[in-house]
Amino acid sequence: MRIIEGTQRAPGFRFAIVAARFNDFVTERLVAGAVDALKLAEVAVEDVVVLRVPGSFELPLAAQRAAETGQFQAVICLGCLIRGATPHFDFIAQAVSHGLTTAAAATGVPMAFGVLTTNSAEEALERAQPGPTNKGWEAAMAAVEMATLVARLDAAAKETA
Ligand code: DLZ
Repeated sequence: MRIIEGTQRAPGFRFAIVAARFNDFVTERLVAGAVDALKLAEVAVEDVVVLRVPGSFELPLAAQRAAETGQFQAVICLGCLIRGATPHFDFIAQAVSHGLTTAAAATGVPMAFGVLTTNSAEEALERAQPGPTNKGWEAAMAAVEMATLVARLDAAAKETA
């Protein structure tokens, strides 16, 4: 039996972070958490590009276009949906999760889901504290693991071809 896994280190890999500006008092903290995690994973800051979009609804299109450039081994998608008085929350949450799944499958580029869906600003801020519990950090580490897994899988396929 052979086991192929990703790693927590990705020197030389390139990442796009796509971040929603809506609720930026939270999303900027998610971006900071993601960048901290990438640095810990030995990713050079020159190898990270941050793209900003108006709101979470716009994440899938920007993530797909970033992936289609062929310049990034993974895309980290960050947003913050806070439940309000209207059904907007549910429509956007459904659209963004489905859109990112579809975009990753269409491009073959891993996309990490760092979109908070919370009942209040307080709940969102709790998940955006500095350190490993920051959801931007978690998404970035998932992206590192998936990017390195895909690279190893491709290398293994070439060996056996
Ligand atoms: C319109 C809207 C609302 C009501 N709430 C949020 C939210 O909590 N988080 C978020 O990221 N974006 C929100 N938006 C904006 C939409 O994502 C989108 O940017 C607009 O509908 C324009 O397409």
